[in-house]
Amino acid sequence: MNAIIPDYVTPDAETAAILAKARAGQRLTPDEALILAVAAPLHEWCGAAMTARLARHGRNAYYVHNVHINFTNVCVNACRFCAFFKAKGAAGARTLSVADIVAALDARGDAPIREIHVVGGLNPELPLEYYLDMLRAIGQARPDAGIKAFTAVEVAHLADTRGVSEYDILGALADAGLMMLPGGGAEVFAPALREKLCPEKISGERWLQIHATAHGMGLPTNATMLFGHIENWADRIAHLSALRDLQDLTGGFTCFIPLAYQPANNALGAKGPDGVTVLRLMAVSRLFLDNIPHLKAYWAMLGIKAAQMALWAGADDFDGTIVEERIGHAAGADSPKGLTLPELRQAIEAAGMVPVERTPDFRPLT
Ligand code: V47
Repeated sequence: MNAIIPDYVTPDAETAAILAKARAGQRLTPDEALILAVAAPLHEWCGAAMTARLARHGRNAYYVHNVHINFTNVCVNACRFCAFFKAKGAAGARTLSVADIVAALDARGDAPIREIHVVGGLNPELPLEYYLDMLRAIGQARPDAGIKAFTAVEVAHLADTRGVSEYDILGALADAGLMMLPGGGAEVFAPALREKLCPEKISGERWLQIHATAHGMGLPTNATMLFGHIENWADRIAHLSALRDLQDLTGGFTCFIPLAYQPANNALGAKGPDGVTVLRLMAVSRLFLDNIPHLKAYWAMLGIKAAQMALWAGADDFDGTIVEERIGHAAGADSPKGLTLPELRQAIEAAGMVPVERTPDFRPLT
């Protein structure tokens, strides 16, 4: 039996030495992180991540009163893992007008929303002016909220269709009210995997370069990694390593979000991560990404129960109310589509953490 199932309970000498380094808060090399991620006993590994989390954030678990708006599901990229996109004219294809978006926000009444999270497909029929009008209209409708909008993939699409630089696009979006970029579109950076997962999408290099440009302009951004499909631990560590290297240069990433792959209704057909992989990845993210302040347990993709456990493996953020999550749910996520503020706080408290409301860029409100 031991020949098949590795002994995850007693670390060997090499693993024990790297664990001691992690516990002492020393920077791990990619090779060391890989060894720990696959070989360290889970309780030791999560314990080290928990120590790092407590040192940075105590028992705080941040959350945000937010709304997700997906303004179009029409997309020319056809990523194999995505169940959200539709081809132009296909059944279920939908694009919101700016007036629709304002109406959806008005429908929330006087709820004190702090974050509007806006992402959509690459719909070639939407000009840059639509994006700028949308930002201005959201800003007018919700002056107290910050707008976190448009992935690097959308920024590249706008730059390419408009024939201008990404710097120009980001500048125009910022002038119209953009506060920060969300972390989507990173998937897994390894080119060979991208070829299988999302061959039409921008490269990992371009994704990183757009975030670097945003950071240089003073726009903070988040970062994601889609995990639990066809990637392995070496791919995951290489992805984290690219993020850490950029963060050493710019300091512009606010939060890292491991996105648990949801397997239904798409062309990829892989399985999705198990619970132990979720905990191992959370722990390695907290310990390896020593320069990115926040780590999100994104309940919409993880499910509430795994997200609560992730708070004990290094995560310090629980995202927000969301109201209607569409991307994960199109692919079969069995979490709720949204949570009320009391439900969100209760989930955090039941996990033994202290809920702290925050802004999109993680300024605490309570
Ligand atoms: O980029 C697509 C992913 C992302 C699937 O920055 C899938 O605060 C799982 O980036 N299974 C969009 N994931 C979501 C995202 C995000 C969410 C919440 C907060 C923030 C933030 C960012 O969703 C896409 C893609 O990587 N995705 N299909 C799927 N089947």
